[in-house]
Amino acid sequence: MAYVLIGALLVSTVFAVIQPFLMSIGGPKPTPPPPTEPIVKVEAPPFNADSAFVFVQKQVAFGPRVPNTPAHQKCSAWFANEFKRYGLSVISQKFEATHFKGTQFNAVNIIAQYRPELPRRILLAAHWDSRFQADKDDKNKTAPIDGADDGGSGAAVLLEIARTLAAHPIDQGVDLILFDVEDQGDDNGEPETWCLGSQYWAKHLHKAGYMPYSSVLLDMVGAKDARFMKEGISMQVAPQTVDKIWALASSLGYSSYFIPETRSGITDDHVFVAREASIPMIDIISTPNEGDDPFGRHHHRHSDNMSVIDKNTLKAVGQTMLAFLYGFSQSPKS
Ligand code: 1BN
Ligand code: ZN
Repeated sequence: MAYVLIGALLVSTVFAVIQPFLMSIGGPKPTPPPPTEPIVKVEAPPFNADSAFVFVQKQVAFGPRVPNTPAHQKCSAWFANEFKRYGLSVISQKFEATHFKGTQFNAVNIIAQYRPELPRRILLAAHWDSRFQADKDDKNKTAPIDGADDGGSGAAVLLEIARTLAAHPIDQGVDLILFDVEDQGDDNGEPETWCLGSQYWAKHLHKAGYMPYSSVLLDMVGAKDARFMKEGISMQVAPQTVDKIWALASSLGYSSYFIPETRSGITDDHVFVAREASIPMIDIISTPNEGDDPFGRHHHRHSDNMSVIDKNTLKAVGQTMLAFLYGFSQSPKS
């Protein structure tokens, strides 16, 4: 047996030594790779922050998007119509949700599918409702807020991505989901009082066995002072996705927004999507402050209106997300 091994070793060593020589005199050549079409990475188109800004304005103009109000109903119809206008297939997933104060909410998750026939899919999500009361404000605490940033900004970035996909097609399935009733929870209560739309969707997926290969939530992505830290639960469920997005943002010049520091976990839609549907979703959410009020001075206050929205922040997030999406896509060289 030992002789056989030594023999084999000798033969392979001699072959390795003489192979370059044999090749130079027209001997055996390495097998060429199978012929394929030349492949080039698709360049991400520019993200139009002016258009995203108008999408925030439009939502705020409906009035606070609190479930069971005309503003909520009109805004959901507008979203569905906009996604359809950009050629996406829309499912309006209606459901009833019980508010922690006892009201039954008529709610709707809006699921917009880009190229639904493709099996390889990326999921981008945001919530679209706005909070029923300004808990943290000094005045008018029981009046609903505009939610320009908290609700409006994430939905606007997704809508602008849909518009961009229509103008610059890719060979990649994309699902854009707007969750309802994220922001009507009890500040002093259980985490389960929040994120009722994502909880419903995660238990009633629009497609049986749905499993995107990457999944990102955007929340509070439009304010002037936005700072995106690596959120704790995202780092547990999909650290590679977090690292990839923060690296992309840095390569695009947005490292003043995307800070490569890990912070503690936040109750948000991604928690329930990961827990109930086993889909590892990450959360890009602005937490500019440390301590008890990490989400910034406007959070759950009436100052969360158009005056906090900054096109530069929308651009940083939107362009990073386009780089992420288009980076997965490849197209034959023309
Ligand atoms: C984020 C923005 N959230 C609400 N508005 C989620 C949240 C829920 C954050 C409970 C903290 C506590
Ligand atoms: Zn909120």
